[in-house]
Amino acid sequence: MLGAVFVLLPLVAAHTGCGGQHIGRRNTGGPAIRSLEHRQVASSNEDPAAQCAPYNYQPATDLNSQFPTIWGTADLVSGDTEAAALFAQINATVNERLPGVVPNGDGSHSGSWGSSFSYPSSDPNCWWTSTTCTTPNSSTGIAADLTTMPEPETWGFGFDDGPNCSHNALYNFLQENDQKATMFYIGSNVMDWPIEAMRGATDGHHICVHTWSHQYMTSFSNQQAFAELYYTQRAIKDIVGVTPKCWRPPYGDVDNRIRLIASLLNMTTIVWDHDTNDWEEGTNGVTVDTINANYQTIIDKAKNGTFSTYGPIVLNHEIDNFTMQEMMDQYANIKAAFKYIVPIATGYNITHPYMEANITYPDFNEYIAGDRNVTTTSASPSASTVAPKAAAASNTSHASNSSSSSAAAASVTANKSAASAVLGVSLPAILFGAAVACIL
Ligand SMILES: *[C@@H]1O[C@H](CO)[C@@H](O)[C@H](O)[C@H]1NC(C)=O
Ligand SMILES: *[C@@H]1O[C@H](CO)[C@@H](O)[C@H](O)[C@H]1NC(C)=O
Ligand SMILES: *[C@@H]1O[C@H](CO)[C@@H](O)[C@H](O)[C@H]1NC(C)=O
Ligand SMILES: *[C@@H]1O[C@H](CO)[C@@H](O)[C@H](O)[C@H]1NC(C)=O
Ligand SMILES: *[C@@H]1O[C@H](CO)[C@@H](O)[C@H](O)[C@H]1NC(C)=O
Ligand SMILES: *[C@@H]1O[C@H](CO)[C@@H](O)[C@H](O)[C@H]1NC(C)=O
Ligand SMILES: *[C@@H]1O[C@H](CO)[C@@H](O)[C@H](O)[C@H]1NC(C)=O
Ligand SMILES: *[C@@H]1O[C@H](CO)[C@@H](O)[C@H](O)[C@H]1NC(C)=O
Ligand SMILES: *[C@@H]1O[C@H](CO)[C@@H](O)[C@H](O)[C@H]1NC(C)=O
Ligand SMILES: *[C@@H]1O[C@H](CO)[C@@H](O)[C@H](O)[C@H]1NC(C)=O
Ligand SMILES: *[C@@H]1O[C@H](CO)[C@@H](O)[C@H](O)[C@H]1NC(C)=O
Ligand SMILES: CC(=O)N[C@H]1CO[C@H](CO)[C@@H](O)[C@@H]1O
Repeated sequence: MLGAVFVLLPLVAAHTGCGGQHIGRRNTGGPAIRSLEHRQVASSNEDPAAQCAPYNYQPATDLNSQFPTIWGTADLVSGDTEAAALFAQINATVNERLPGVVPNGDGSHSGSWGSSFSYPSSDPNCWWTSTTCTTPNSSTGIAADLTTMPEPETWGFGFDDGPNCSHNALYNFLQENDQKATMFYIGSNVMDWPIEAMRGATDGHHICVHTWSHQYMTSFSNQQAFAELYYTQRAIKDIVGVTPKCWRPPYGDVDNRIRLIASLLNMTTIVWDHDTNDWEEGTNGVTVDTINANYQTIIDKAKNGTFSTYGPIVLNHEIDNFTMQEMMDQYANIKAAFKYIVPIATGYNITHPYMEANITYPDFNEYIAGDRNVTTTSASPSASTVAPKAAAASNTSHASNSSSSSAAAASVTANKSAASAVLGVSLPAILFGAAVACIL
């Protein structure tokens, strides 16, 4: 099927189908959603089935009507005048700077571009799926994608497609190793699994956008592409409390039009240069041996000097039990072969990865020196500066079993223990409570 489509294309997508087939959603046609009070899954519970029991987190459910249909193609939500106004502005800029650039394909968003569609081999739009182009012509003024790490012998560490409901084993493992990562979250997963999304930030990982519905971005109209990015950014803001300034295109499917829309939403495009293809396990007879070999190839390159002047950005996934377990199983080997394993932004000294300028991550030197925690500074330190999302998570009407449910005294401590009870994590790690400076 792809053969006809890519007749004019020198390179075929290396990443077709990645992950998509695994992606399911909370409670589809399933049992009635149970309330959070009955969710007693602590972070110590690493059983996938228990973690993936559906639950309802009311603050997220209350937001549903302000967002596109979960797992549907995103579009402007009717009545959302703020989004519409921002889009009108962005659309005008796109039309002015890239006149005549239209969506790729025949209207499908699944990577089958259609037999009537052709694209010039000169690659005028720097379309990754066609040529793996990552550097737009400088005449466009569009920034190049991040593809590698600037630091030698450094593994650029990130996970696509989260948050997955069953991620406790992985996140506990990362915590035990004081290892942070870049998490590319899908908006629909954030809405489906809000508590898991909060844990990502709470644990001090970098949260980036991985679109609303995980489809081929260059196939979308300007408006759909905007909505896929904008509503994911906003879901992360509303649920997790931060507005990411980074994103990764599903399947790597990006071109200048999509890069420009993302940049007008203040987001840097991050792709990768090495792929574990971990998602392939179990498909078409691909076994764990193949995936092990894929990791080993990257590890061997570290050993033979390939990364003496730069590091790889490696693609792997938080999709399911296998991909997460595989990374955990490979971690010691990676650590032995590479000097450093760091979140992608850290390699670039991006210390403010969110629009919220008061949230600061360590730079590369700080990180490798062991200073890995996120700090939140406050203009006027006071107890009330506990961040809104930690407070939301402390909603005692949901967390009925939290140790603080009777703590009428609205102290920071009460909110801390409430959040910790709900999130099932130890509190010093709470990002927004972060305000650690304020709390202590
Ligand atoms: C609270 O937790 C206790 C012990 O963990 C359990 O027996 C009880 O059913 C829980 N209450 C609710 C409302 O979930
Ligand atoms: C956005 O731009 C496209 C052309 O690229 C145009 O077809 C569409 O009508 C515009 N949308 C809005 C809402 O202005
Ligand atoms: C870059 O854009 C300029 C101006 O449109 C054009 O003349 C040039 O051929 C382009 N270069 C490449 C490598 O596409
Ligand atoms: C992008 O960042 C700039 C500078 O912080 C800000 O003024 C602007 O509002 C942001 N744009 C969007 C769409 O958030
Ligand atoms: C290192 O190994 C890779 C993968 O096996 C190979 O492509 C590359 O040429 C090797 N580089 C050196 C310097 O030996
Ligand atoms: C999350 O992981 C579980 C366990 O492997 C898997 O069954 C489920 O389909 C995954 N969920 C999503 C949304 O991919
Ligand atoms: C994978 O599933 C097994 C069996 O349920 C469980 O023990 C293990 O912790 C899971 N691993 C991950 C990474 O979730
Ligand atoms: C990050 O900061 C360190 C220390 O200032 C510097 O040595 C390094 O070159 C910087 N890296 C990048 C990619 O700017
Ligand atoms: C951080 O800045 C955001 C606005 O970007 C604000 O809402 C929040 O209250 C600030 N947090 C602290 C702890 O000051
Ligand atoms: C707490 O839950 C109630 C009832 O669902 C809801 O109305 C309220 O907005 C929630 N408050 C917070 C801070 O999440
Ligand atoms: C970072 O946070 C962890 C967990 O909260 C804490 O144990 C550790 O001491 C902190 N490290 C630094 C350098 O502040
Ligand atoms: C100090 C502080 O942030 N207190 C908050 C704790 O959480 C409740 C909601 O559960 C808020 O009402 C308090 O303002």
